[in-house]
Amino acid sequence: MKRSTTPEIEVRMGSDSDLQKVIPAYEVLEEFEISYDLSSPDKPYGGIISAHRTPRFMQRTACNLEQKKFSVCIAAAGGAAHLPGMTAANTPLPVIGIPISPTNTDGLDSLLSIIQMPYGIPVGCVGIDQAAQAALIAAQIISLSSIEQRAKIRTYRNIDASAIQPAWKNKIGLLVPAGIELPEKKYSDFETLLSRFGITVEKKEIPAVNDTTHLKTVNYFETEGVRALVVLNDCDIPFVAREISALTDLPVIGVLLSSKKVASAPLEQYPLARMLCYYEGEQPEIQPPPRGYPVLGVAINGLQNAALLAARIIGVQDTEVRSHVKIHLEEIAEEVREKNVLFHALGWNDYAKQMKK
Ligand code: AIR
Repeated sequence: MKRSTTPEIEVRMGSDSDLQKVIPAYEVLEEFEISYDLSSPDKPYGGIISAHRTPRFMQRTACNLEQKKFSVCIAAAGGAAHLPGMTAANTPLPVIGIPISPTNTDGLDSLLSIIQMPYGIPVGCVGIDQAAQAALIAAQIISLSSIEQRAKIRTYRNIDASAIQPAWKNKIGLLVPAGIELPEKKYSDFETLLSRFGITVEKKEIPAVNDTTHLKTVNYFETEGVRALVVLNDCDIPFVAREISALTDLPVIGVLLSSKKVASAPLEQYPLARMLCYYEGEQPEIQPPPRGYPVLGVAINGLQNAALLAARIIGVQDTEVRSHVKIHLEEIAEEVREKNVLFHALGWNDYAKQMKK
């Protein structure tokens, strides 16, 4: 481990029973010589921290991550996996969740626990047990302004490392594959939310199936200096985010849009799982982990949280954006408190009636 008094990444996991699955994350961080955790005996950061069994410790350390100068938190948990979400609720830093598959389920419970966050508190979720992908994307986030580090990551991931532009603009790219409909209102809400953080967005339509346009679009956004890409997917086309991610070291956020209820399905067919995981026999041209396609997934239709996650990612380098993230977190809390005051003033019956109006 690279020791440092100001490590960049914190890696926390809900139990030591998660450790075997988390090891690839440590290995990737070591590969890139990125320092992580703080191992002072009285005030450790990272390691085994349970949202349920050590709630106060979890909260205190999450609240202090920023002050301790961490840039990104990786949080792994299984089952009722609340660690990533509760950590994200207590820090303005980007939190990457790793759903761990418990011994008695296929891990969809952990995935959904982590990914289906409410508006306001984004967590970027990788595929089930995809710890290496979590570390890769964390490395990508903290390396956005370092050409040297970006070249190292791109070489590792077999992406052309010859001409890298610094990613420096408070701007993101939105990629809309053909066949996926993005209602105008949803787009304008997304744009408006980002503008509150001083972030602009440029939208580009791309073919659903990988062709040279994908690479051209990615290269365009890299040259533009954007610091993240948001890629839309739907239940029929859930793999575009991964395909885009295979072409770039820019952090890729995947959003699955669906106008219908997403029905339960075997894991390999569950759209969110397909958006994030590699399955044997599927899309064989895409490299499987660890070098492949780190994607940060957000909830179904979670375009707003994708914007908030992008703001947190840009906030790693830009302190002004970070302060907007903190203000926004306060506003979200205030809105709930105001609702509760009204709830008690009206009583549940009248409150429910005025909600229907
Ligand atoms: N866990 C621990 N505290 C809260 C939760 N949800 C998770 C761990 C682990 C699973 O519960 O992340 O994946 C089982 O933990 P254990 O310690 O019983 O093996």
